[in-house]
Amino acid sequence: MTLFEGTFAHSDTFRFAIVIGRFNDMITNKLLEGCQDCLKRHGVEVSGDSQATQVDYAWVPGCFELPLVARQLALSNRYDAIICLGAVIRGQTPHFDYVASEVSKGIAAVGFQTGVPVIFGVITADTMQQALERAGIKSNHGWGYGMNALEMASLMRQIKGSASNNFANGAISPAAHHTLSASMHSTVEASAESGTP
Ligand code: INI
Repeated sequence: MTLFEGTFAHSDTFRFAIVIGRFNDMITNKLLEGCQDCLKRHGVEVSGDSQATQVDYAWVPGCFELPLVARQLALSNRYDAIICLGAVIRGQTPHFDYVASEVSKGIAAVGFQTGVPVIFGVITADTMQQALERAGIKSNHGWGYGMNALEMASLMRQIKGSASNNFANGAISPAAHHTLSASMHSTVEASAESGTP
């Protein structure tokens, strides 16, 4: 039996990208601070000179643009995980439901399509007060999103490491693995299209 479980050690080898929405930046800046604090206190170099830093940043106008930019970053193959930070507040917009629905679907799709973990760090709140509470007044959800990224980066490395060990042992060839991944991918897409789970 193999148990795959992410840890929070050895974070100094990971690379992350954080994509942040400018809309409601009073909230998203606080989420970013919480997230950076978490990564930093787990040994990740979050800023500094370009050689040492392990985190890149991209600012987008609002949540709606998060998936597109996350996808582009994921396709670069440079990152162990992408963290998307945003805030959608119901009381402020008649199109809350559109923005919230598109960003959640979009972010999930990027993870599926690219195989890179994408953390859904989007606060959906009914009021600004609620959003503020989640961005630092009571607790800062940005910290949790940092933890999620560390865990997923570690977990995916373990799974990928185990897959390459299987190649080395002859248990499964890279070609067979490729075919298997492709068929799993098309199953996921077919289910999504037909609406069946
Ligand atoms: N973007 C957000 O990130 N949060 C919101 O609450 C929001 N509201 O209220 O509309 C919002 N809108 C902008 C949207 O994300 C796009 O940036 C914009 O529509 C341009 O495509």
